[in-house]
Amino acid sequence: MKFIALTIFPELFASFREHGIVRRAIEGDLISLDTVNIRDFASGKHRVTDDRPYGGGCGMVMKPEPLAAALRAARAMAPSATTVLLCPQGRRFDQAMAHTLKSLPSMILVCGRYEGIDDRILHDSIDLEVSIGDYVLTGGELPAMIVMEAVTRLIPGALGGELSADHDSFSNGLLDCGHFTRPPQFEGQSPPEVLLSGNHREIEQWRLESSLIRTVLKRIDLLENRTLSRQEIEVLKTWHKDIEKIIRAHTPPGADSPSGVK
Ligand code: 4GX
Repeated sequence: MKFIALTIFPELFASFREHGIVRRAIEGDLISLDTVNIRDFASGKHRVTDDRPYGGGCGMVMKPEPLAAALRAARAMAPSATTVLLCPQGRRFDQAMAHTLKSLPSMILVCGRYEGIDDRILHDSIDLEVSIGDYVLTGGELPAMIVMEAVTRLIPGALGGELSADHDSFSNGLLDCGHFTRPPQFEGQSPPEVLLSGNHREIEQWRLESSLIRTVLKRIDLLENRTLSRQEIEVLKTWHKDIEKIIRAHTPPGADSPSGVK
């Protein structure tokens, strides 16, 4: 995957490029990350990239000419690239979109500032608008890094342990299970015994239940839009029975049918 970020602040990508999985993926030639400085394509002594909006009002708009020239330069580096604009109006980024994007040969990530870019660039040059969430930032650089990081770690070989991405939250539509490491006693608490048992079948069962309970408690919306496996349904039914038993034990006779009707 070839990433090219268009930005007026290319320095923001320096430490991103130099650490962790992104760095390893660059060193291993799994991805490349280049920046194109939009200001290099602005004219005049001051190389201005923004201007006042037609129609008046507050805020500034990114001028179309420097952006168009920067895009041309980026396309020359990656002719078949998909051009992505990071903006609050875009389609919401999620793990499924990360999986779709990882198969692209190259992406040009347009990082806007100010109130946005001239709409004529949007119409002519942008393939996909992506938002990382419903909040307002001051530029598309952090969203671009978020998209690049989420996509990079899905590229085979990018993670240390080859299979780790399959266990992450969302990879199977559930939140990840709980994790524990040494020491065995920490501030009076021990990890669940089953994790120390060496019984791999029981450990897998515990992890499934841990994933499910976390999802039910913290993100039940994830379950509403997903089909459940037989095993998951079995776990939920067992909990359901246990909960019903508790409720029954705490319900006085007749309390649940006030009119006496069953
Ligand atoms: N998810 N921002 C982009 C400037 C802008 C606005 C419109 C192009 C068109 C954001 C988000 C986000 C703030 C980045 C405004 N550029 N981007 N910027 N949330 O809030 O992606």
